[in-house]
Amino acid sequence: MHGRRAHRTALAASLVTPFLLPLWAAGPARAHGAPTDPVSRVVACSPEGGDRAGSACRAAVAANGAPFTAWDNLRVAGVGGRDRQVIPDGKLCSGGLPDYRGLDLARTDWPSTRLTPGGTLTMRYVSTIPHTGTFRLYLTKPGYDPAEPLTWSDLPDKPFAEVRDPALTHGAYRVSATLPEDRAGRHVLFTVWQNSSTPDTYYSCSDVVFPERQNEEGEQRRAQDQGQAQRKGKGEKRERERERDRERDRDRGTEPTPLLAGGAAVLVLTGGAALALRLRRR
Ligand SMILES: [Cu+2]
Repeated sequence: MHGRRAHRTALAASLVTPFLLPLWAAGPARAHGAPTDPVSRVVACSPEGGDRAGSACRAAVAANGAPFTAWDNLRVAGVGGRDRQVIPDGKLCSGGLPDYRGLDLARTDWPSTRLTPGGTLTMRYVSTIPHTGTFRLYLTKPGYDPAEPLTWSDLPDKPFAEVRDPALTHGAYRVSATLPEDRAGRHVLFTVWQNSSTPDTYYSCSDVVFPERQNEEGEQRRAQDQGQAQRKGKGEKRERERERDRERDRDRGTEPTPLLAGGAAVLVLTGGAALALRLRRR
Protein backbone atom coordinates (compact mmCIF):
# COMPACT_ATOMS: atom_id res chain seq x y z
CA MET A 1 0.00 0.00 0.00
CA HIS A 2 2.50 2.56 -1.18
CA GLY A 3 0.06 5.38 -1.81
CA ARG A 4 -1.60 5.07 1.56
CA ARG A 5 1.74 4.98 3.33
CA ALA A 6 2.83 8.12 1.53
CA HIS A 7 -0.41 9.80 2.48
CA ARG A 8 0.05 8.92 6.14
CA THR A 9 3.62 10.16 6.02
CA ALA A 10 2.47 13.47 4.62
CA LEU A 11 -0.09 13.74 7.38
CA ALA A 12 2.40 13.00 10.10
CA ALA A 13 4.94 15.39 8.65
CA SER A 14 2.50 18.28 8.52
CA LEU A 15 1.43 20.30 11.53
CA VAL A 16 -0.64 18.96 14.35
CA THR A 17 -4.11 19.80 13.10
CA PRO A 18 -4.46 16.97 10.58
CA PHE A 19 -2.63 14.73 13.04
CA LEU A 20 -5.12 15.31 15.81
CA LEU A 21 -8.14 13.56 14.45
CA PRO A 22 -6.58 10.17 13.63
CA LEU A 23 -4.70 10.27 16.92
CA TRP A 24 -7.83 10.99 18.86
CA ALA A 25 -9.82 8.38 16.97
CA ALA A 26 -7.11 5.78 17.52
CA GLY A 27 -6.77 6.39 21.26
CA PRO A 28 -7.44 3.60 23.74
CA ALA A 29 -11.00 3.26 24.93
CA ARG A 30 -10.16 4.29 28.49
CA ALA A 31 -8.25 7.39 27.70
CA HIS A 32 -7.44 10.61 29.43
CA GLY A 33 -5.04 13.01 27.74
CA ALA A 34 -1.66 14.37 26.72
CA PRO A 35 -0.30 17.41 24.86
CA THR A 36 -0.22 17.04 21.10
CA ASP A 37 1.06 20.56 20.42
CA PRO A 38 3.73 21.19 21.45
CA VAL A 39 3.88 17.46 21.02
CA SER A 40 4.74 15.55 24.18
CA ARG A 41 7.34 12.81 24.19
CA VAL A 42 4.75 10.16 24.87
CA VAL A 43 2.57 11.22 21.95
CA ALA A 44 5.46 11.70 19.53
CA CYS A 45 6.84 8.27 20.43
CA SER A 46 3.47 6.51 20.49
CA PRO A 47 2.44 4.21 17.64
CA GLU A 48 0.46 7.19 16.27
CA GLY A 49 3.52 9.41 16.33
CA GLY A 50 4.46 8.62 12.74
CA ASP A 51 7.51 10.30 11.33
CA ARG A 52 8.05 12.42 14.41
CA ALA A 53 9.59 9.39 16.06
CA GLY A 54 13.33 9.18 15.54
CA SER A 55 16.25 7.62 17.33
CA ALA A 56 15.21 9.19 20.65
CA CYS A 57 11.83 7.47 20.42
CA ARG A 58 13.41 4.17 19.44
CA ALA A 59 15.70 4.40 22.45
CA ALA A 60 12.77 5.32 24.69
CA VAL A 61 10.69 2.37 23.52
CA ALA A 62 13.71 0.08 23.97
CA ALA A 63 14.28 1.37 27.51
CA ASN A 64 10.59 0.95 28.19
CA GLY A 65 10.44 -2.56 26.77
CA ALA A 66 7.06 -1.77 25.19
CA PRO A 67 5.54 0.80 22.84
CA PHE A 68 3.77 3.86 24.26
CA THR A 69 0.33 2.65 23.26
CA ALA A 70 -1.27 4.21 26.34
CA TRP A 71 0.07 7.66 25.50
CA ASP A 72 -2.83 9.30 27.33
CA ASN A 73 -2.57 7.40 30.58
CA LEU A 74 0.49 8.94 32.24
CA ARG A 75 -1.15 9.75 35.54
CA VAL A 76 -0.39 9.43 39.23
CA ALA A 77 -3.14 9.21 41.83
CA GLY A 78 -3.20 11.09 45.10
CA VAL A 79 -0.48 13.67 44.46
CA GLY A 80 -2.80 16.57 45.27
CA GLY A 81 -0.37 19.31 44.26
CA ARG A 82 2.67 17.82 46.03
CA ASP A 83 4.38 17.20 42.68
CA ARG A 84 7.87 18.00 43.96
CA GLN A 85 7.57 15.67 46.92
CA VAL A 86 6.04 12.74 45.07
CA ILE A 87 7.77 12.71 41.66
CA PRO A 88 11.51 11.98 41.99
CA ASP A 89 14.21 14.04 40.27
CA GLY A 90 15.21 12.53 36.95
CA LYS A 91 11.77 10.93 36.61
CA LEU A 92 9.63 13.95 35.88
CA CYS A 93 8.77 12.93 32.31
CA SER A 94 7.58 9.48 33.37
CA GLY A 95 5.85 10.76 36.49
CA GLY A 96 7.97 8.15 38.25
CA LEU A 97 5.94 5.41 36.54
CA PRO A 98 8.05 2.39 35.45
CA ASP A 99 5.81 1.85 32.41
CA TYR A 100 6.97 5.20 31.03
CA ARG A 101 10.60 5.22 32.16
CA GLY A 102 11.88 5.52 28.57
CA LEU A 103 10.57 9.10 28.55
CA ASP A 104 13.15 10.10 31.16
CA LEU A 105 16.15 9.50 28.90
CA ALA A 106 18.41 12.56 28.86
CA ARG A 107 18.76 13.23 25.15
CA THR A 108 19.13 16.23 22.90
CA ASP A 109 17.20 14.77 19.97
CA TRP A 110 13.65 14.28 21.23
CA PRO A 111 11.03 15.30 18.65
CA SER A 112 10.59 19.02 19.25
CA THR A 113 8.45 22.02 18.45
CA ARG A 114 9.78 25.48 17.61
CA LEU A 115 8.57 28.31 19.82
CA THR A 116 9.10 32.06 19.88
CA PRO A 117 10.29 33.77 23.08
CA GLY A 118 7.61 36.13 24.36
CA GLY A 119 5.14 34.70 21.87
CA THR A 120 1.71 33.30 22.54
CA LEU A 121 1.54 29.60 23.11
CA THR A 122 -1.69 27.74 22.55
CA MET A 123 -1.24 24.25 23.88
CA ARG A 124 -3.49 21.55 22.54
CA TYR A 125 -4.03 18.85 25.09
CA VAL A 126 -6.00 15.99 23.62
CA SER A 127 -8.58 14.46 25.92
CA THR A 128 -10.89 11.60 25.21
CA ILE A 129 -12.44 11.50 28.67
CA PRO A 130 -12.99 15.03 29.95
CA HIS A 131 -11.98 15.90 33.49
CA THR A 132 -12.07 19.15 35.35
CA GLY A 133 -8.80 20.41 36.71
CA THR A 134 -5.92 22.85 36.54
CA PHE A 135 -3.12 22.91 34.00
CA ARG A 136 0.26 24.20 35.16
CA LEU A 137 2.87 24.86 32.50
CA TYR A 138 6.57 25.14 33.35
CA LEU A 139 9.52 25.87 31.11
CA THR A 140 13.01 24.79 32.09
CA LYS A 141 15.11 27.69 33.34
CA PRO A 142 17.62 29.53 31.13
CA GLY A 143 20.79 27.46 31.00
CA TYR A 144 18.97 24.12 31.15
CA ASP A 145 21.12 21.30 29.78
CA PRO A 146 19.03 18.72 27.88
CA ALA A 147 21.91 16.24 28.11
CA GLU A 148 21.31 15.96 31.88
CA PRO A 149 18.30 14.27 33.52
CA LEU A 150 15.42 16.66 34.17
CA THR A 151 15.16 17.61 37.82
CA TRP A 152 12.85 19.88 39.77
CA SER A 153 15.65 22.40 40.15
CA ASP A 154 15.62 22.80 36.35
CA LEU A 155 12.11 24.25 36.66
CA PRO A 156 11.12 27.61 38.15
CA ASP A 157 9.09 27.42 41.36
CA LYS A 158 6.13 28.99 39.64
CA PRO A 159 4.56 27.93 36.35
CA PHE A 160 4.51 30.51 33.55
CA ALA A 161 0.87 29.60 33.01
CA GLU A 162 -1.85 28.17 35.19
CA VAL A 163 -5.29 27.60 33.70
CA ARG A 164 -8.27 26.05 35.41
CA ASP A 165 -10.92 24.16 33.45
CA PRO A 166 -10.07 25.42 29.97
CA ALA A 167 -12.61 24.83 27.21
CA LEU A 168 -12.63 21.40 25.62
CA THR A 169 -13.18 21.84 21.88
CA HIS A 170 -12.82 19.25 19.13
CA GLY A 171 -11.44 16.71 21.58
CA ALA A 172 -8.72 18.93 23.00
CA TYR A 173 -8.22 21.43 25.78
CA ARG A 174 -6.68 24.72 24.65
CA VAL A 175 -4.37 26.39 27.10
CA SER A 176 -3.18 29.83 26.01
CA ALA A 177 -0.26 31.61 27.62
CA THR A 178 2.47 34.12 26.95
CA LEU A 179 5.88 32.47 26.75
CA PRO A 180 8.83 33.78 28.76
CA GLU A 181 11.14 36.02 26.73
CA ASP A 182 14.47 34.79 28.05
CA ARG A 183 14.74 31.28 26.70
CA ALA A 184 17.05 30.17 23.90
CA GLY A 185 17.82 26.78 22.44
CA ARG A 186 16.33 23.49 23.57
CA HIS A 187 14.00 23.38 26.57
CA VAL A 188 11.38 21.17 28.15
CA LEU A 189 7.81 22.34 28.52
CA PHE A 190 6.60 20.44 31.54
CA THR A 191 2.84 20.20 31.89
CA VAL A 192 1.02 19.18 35.03
CA TRP A 193 -2.71 18.55 34.82
CA GLN A 194 -4.09 18.21 38.29
CA ASN A 195 -7.61 16.87 38.08
CA SER A 196 -10.31 18.03 40.41
CA SER A 197 -12.88 15.46 39.22
CA THR A 198 -10.49 12.52 39.78
CA PRO A 199 -7.60 11.90 42.22
CA ASP A 200 -5.16 11.90 39.28
CA THR A 201 -2.40 14.25 38.19
CA TYR A 202 -1.03 13.91 34.64
CA TYR A 203 2.56 14.77 33.73
CA SER A 204 4.09 15.42 30.35
CA CYS A 205 7.29 16.62 28.77
CA SER A 206 7.14 18.46 25.46
CA ASP A 207 10.50 19.27 23.93
CA VAL A 208 10.65 22.77 22.50
CA VAL A 209 13.32 24.80 20.73
CA PHE A 210 13.71 28.58 20.88
CA PRO A 211 15.97 30.42 18.44
CA GLU A 212 19.58 30.54 19.58
CA ARG A 213 20.17 34.06 20.79
CA GLN A 214 23.68 34.33 19.40
CA ASN A 215 22.23 34.39 15.88
CA GLU A 216 20.22 37.51 16.69
CA GLU A 217 23.18 39.14 18.35
CA GLY A 218 25.35 38.16 15.42
CA GLU A 219 22.99 40.17 13.23
CA GLN A 220 23.25 43.14 15.56
CA ARG A 221 27.03 42.86 15.64
CA ARG A 222 27.25 42.70 11.87
CA ALA A 223 25.14 45.86 11.70
CA GLN A 224 27.40 47.51 14.28
CA ASP A 225 30.52 46.42 12.40
CA GLN A 226 29.16 47.91 9.19
CA GLY A 227 28.49 51.17 10.97
CA GLN A 228 32.02 51.17 12.34
CA ALA A 229 33.50 50.49 8.91
CA GLN A 230 31.69 53.55 7.58
CA ARG A 231 32.90 55.80 10.40
CA LYS A 232 36.57 54.67 10.39
CA GLY A 233 39.29 57.22 11.32
CA LYS A 234 39.63 58.04 15.03
CA GLY A 235 36.83 55.64 15.85
CA GLU A 236 38.75 52.83 14.22
CA LYS A 237 41.84 53.53 16.31
CA ARG A 238 39.79 53.68 19.50
CA GLU A 239 38.16 50.40 18.52
CA ARG A 240 41.59 48.78 18.09
CA GLU A 241 42.58 49.97 21.57
CA ARG A 242 39.37 48.68 23.02
CA GLU A 243 39.97 45.38 21.30
CA ARG A 244 43.41 45.12 22.91
CA ASP A 245 41.82 45.82 26.30
CA ARG A 246 39.27 43.16 25.69
CA GLU A 247 41.94 40.61 24.79
CA ARG A 248 43.77 41.41 28.01
CA ASP A 249 40.52 41.05 29.94
CA ARG A 250 39.89 37.73 28.33
CA ASP A 251 43.34 36.49 29.30
CA ARG A 252 42.57 37.48 32.87
CA GLY A 253 39.18 35.78 32.68
CA THR A 254 37.12 38.95 32.94
CA GLU A 255 35.34 38.73 29.65
CA PRO A 256 33.29 41.54 28.15
CA THR A 257 29.61 41.03 27.42
CA PRO A 258 29.25 39.53 23.96
CA LEU A 259 26.79 42.24 22.95
CA LEU A 260 29.44 44.92 23.37
CA ALA A 261 32.26 42.83 21.98
CA GLY A 262 33.31 43.49 18.42
CA GLY A 263 35.40 41.82 15.72
CA ALA A 264 37.86 39.33 17.11
CA ALA A 265 35.95 38.76 20.34
CA VAL A 266 33.00 37.53 18.32
CA LEU A 267 35.20 34.97 16.61
CA VAL A 268 36.48 33.73 19.93
CA LEU A 269 33.21 33.66 21.81
CA THR A 270 31.24 31.26 19.69
CA GLY A 271 28.75 28.51 20.40
CA GLY A 272 28.34 27.18 23.88
CA ALA A 273 30.95 29.43 25.42
CA ALA A 274 29.12 32.55 24.30
CA LEU A 275 25.80 31.14 25.40
CA ALA A 276 27.08 30.09 28.80
CA LEU A 277 28.65 33.49 29.26
CA ARG A 278 25.46 35.28 28.41
CA LEU A 279 23.45 33.10 30.76
CA ARG A 280 25.87 33.69 33.58
CA ARG A 281 25.58 37.43 33.11
CA ARG A 282 21.83 37.53 33.32
CU1 LIG B 1 -8.83 10.25 32.72
